[in-house]
Amino acid sequence: MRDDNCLFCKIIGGEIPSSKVYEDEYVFAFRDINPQAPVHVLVVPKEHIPCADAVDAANSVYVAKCFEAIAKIAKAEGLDKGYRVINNCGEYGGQSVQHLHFHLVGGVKLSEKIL
Ligand code: DGP
Repeated sequence: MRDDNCLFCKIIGGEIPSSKVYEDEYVFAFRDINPQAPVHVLVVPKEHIPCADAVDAANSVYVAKCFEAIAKIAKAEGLDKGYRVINNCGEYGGQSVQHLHFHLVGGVKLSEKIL
Protein backbone atom coordinates (compact mmCIF):
# COMPACT_ATOMS: atom_id res chain seq x y z
CA MET A 1 0.00 0.00 0.00
CA ARG A 2 1.24 3.51 -0.74
CA ASP A 3 0.99 6.82 1.11
CA ASP A 4 0.23 9.66 -1.33
CA ASN A 5 1.98 12.16 0.96
CA CYS A 6 5.22 10.17 1.13
CA LEU A 7 8.29 11.34 -0.80
CA PHE A 8 9.65 7.81 -1.33
CA CYS A 9 6.23 6.49 -2.44
CA LYS A 10 6.27 9.28 -5.06
CA ILE A 11 9.79 8.27 -6.15
CA ILE A 12 8.72 4.61 -6.41
CA GLY A 13 5.69 5.71 -8.45
CA GLY A 14 7.85 7.81 -10.77
CA GLU A 15 6.16 11.13 -9.94
CA ILE A 16 9.48 12.37 -8.54
CA PRO A 17 12.52 11.49 -10.67
CA SER A 18 15.38 9.49 -9.22
CA SER A 19 18.52 7.73 -10.33
CA LYS A 20 17.26 4.14 -10.15
CA VAL A 21 19.79 1.37 -9.70
CA TYR A 22 17.50 -1.61 -9.02
CA GLU A 23 13.84 -2.60 -8.99
CA ASP A 24 11.85 -5.78 -8.46
CA GLU A 25 8.37 -6.67 -7.24
CA TYR A 26 9.18 -5.73 -3.63
CA VAL A 27 12.06 -3.27 -3.75
CA PHE A 28 13.07 0.01 -5.37
CA ALA A 29 16.62 1.35 -5.04
CA PHE A 30 18.04 4.70 -6.14
CA ARG A 31 21.02 6.96 -5.52
CA ASP A 32 20.86 9.25 -2.49
CA ILE A 33 20.48 12.93 -3.43
CA ASN A 34 23.19 13.81 -0.89
CA PRO A 35 25.77 11.02 -1.15
CA GLN A 36 28.04 10.38 1.83
CA ALA A 37 30.35 7.97 -0.03
CA PRO A 38 31.23 7.15 -3.68
CA VAL A 39 28.37 4.63 -3.60
CA HIS A 40 25.30 5.69 -1.60
CA VAL A 41 22.12 3.89 -2.58
CA LEU A 42 18.77 3.98 -0.78
CA VAL A 43 17.08 0.58 -0.75
CA VAL A 44 13.37 0.98 -0.15
CA PRO A 45 10.45 -1.44 0.17
CA LYS A 46 7.61 -0.78 -2.27
CA GLU A 47 5.18 -1.18 0.63
CA HIS A 48 4.83 2.00 2.69
CA ILE A 49 6.35 0.87 5.99
CA PRO A 50 7.02 4.04 8.01
CA CYS A 51 10.11 2.86 9.91
CA ALA A 52 11.90 -0.18 11.37
CA ASP A 53 9.60 0.03 14.37
CA ALA A 54 6.63 -0.81 12.09
CA VAL A 55 8.09 -4.07 10.78
CA ASP A 56 5.97 -7.08 11.74
CA ALA A 57 5.21 -10.63 10.61
CA ALA A 58 2.84 -9.35 7.91
CA ASN A 59 5.39 -7.11 6.16
CA SER A 60 8.81 -8.51 7.06
CA VAL A 61 9.11 -10.16 3.64
CA TYR A 62 9.85 -6.65 2.34
CA VAL A 63 12.81 -6.38 4.69
CA ALA A 64 14.14 -9.75 3.55
CA LYS A 65 13.75 -8.68 -0.07
CA CYS A 66 15.59 -5.43 0.66
CA PHE A 67 18.57 -7.41 1.93
CA GLU A 68 18.47 -9.75 -1.06
CA ALA A 69 18.55 -6.63 -3.23
CA ILE A 70 21.41 -5.14 -1.21
CA ALA A 71 23.58 -8.17 -1.97
CA LYS A 72 22.82 -7.86 -5.69
CA ILE A 73 23.37 -4.09 -5.80
CA ALA A 74 26.64 -4.37 -3.87
CA LYS A 75 27.94 -6.84 -6.45
CA ALA A 76 26.74 -4.68 -9.34
CA GLU A 77 28.40 -1.60 -7.80
CA GLY A 78 31.69 -3.45 -7.32
CA LEU A 79 31.66 -3.32 -3.51
CA ASP A 80 33.65 -6.54 -3.24
CA LYS A 81 35.76 -5.20 -0.33
CA GLY A 82 32.71 -4.49 1.80
CA TYR A 83 30.18 -1.84 2.59
CA ARG A 84 27.87 -0.58 5.33
CA VAL A 85 24.09 -0.80 5.62
CA ILE A 86 22.43 1.82 7.82
CA ASN A 87 18.86 2.29 8.95
CA ASN A 88 17.84 5.39 10.89
CA CYS A 89 14.65 4.95 12.91
CA GLY A 90 12.64 7.73 14.53
CA GLU A 91 13.58 11.12 15.87
CA TYR A 92 16.52 10.00 18.03
CA GLY A 93 17.76 7.73 15.24
CA GLY A 94 17.92 10.67 12.84
CA GLN A 95 15.27 9.46 10.40
CA SER A 96 14.21 12.29 8.07
CA VAL A 97 11.99 10.44 5.54
CA GLN A 98 9.20 8.42 7.14
CA HIS A 99 9.38 5.43 4.77
CA LEU A 100 11.63 2.54 5.78
CA HIS A 101 14.91 2.64 3.88
CA PHE A 102 18.38 1.19 4.09
CA HIS A 103 21.42 3.26 3.18
CA LEU A 104 23.94 1.15 1.27
CA VAL A 105 27.24 3.03 1.46
CA GLY A 106 30.64 2.02 0.15
CA GLY A 107 33.25 2.48 -2.52
CA VAL A 108 35.79 3.71 0.03
CA LYS A 109 37.20 2.43 3.33
CA LEU A 110 34.67 3.73 5.85
CA SER A 111 35.96 5.09 9.13
CA GLU A 112 33.24 6.53 11.40
CA LYS A 113 31.64 3.85 13.51
CA ILE A 114 29.44 3.93 16.56
CA LEU A 115 29.37 0.16 17.02
P1 DGP B 1 17.29 9.39 6.60
O1 DGP B 1 17.92 10.61 7.18
O2 DGP B 1 17.90 8.09 7.13
O3 DGP B 1 15.79 9.42 6.74
O4 DGP B 1 17.66 9.39 5.04
C1 DGP B 1 16.91 10.03 4.08
C2 DGP B 1 17.79 10.16 2.88
O5 DGP B 1 16.98 10.49 1.76
C3 DGP B 1 18.84 11.27 2.96
O6 DGP B 1 20.15 10.68 2.93
C4 DGP B 1 18.62 12.13 1.73
C5 DGP B 1 17.72 11.30 0.89
N1 DGP B 1 16.75 12.06 0.11
C6 DGP B 1 15.86 12.98 0.59
N2 DGP B 1 15.11 13.46 -0.41
C7 DGP B 1 15.52 12.83 -1.55
C8 DGP B 1 15.12 12.90 -2.90
O7 DGP B 1 14.20 13.64 -3.31
N3 DGP B 1 15.78 12.11 -3.80
C9 DGP B 1 16.80 11.27 -3.40
N4 DGP B 1 17.40 10.56 -4.36
N5 DGP B 1 17.21 11.17 -2.13
C10 DGP B 1 16.56 11.95 -1.21
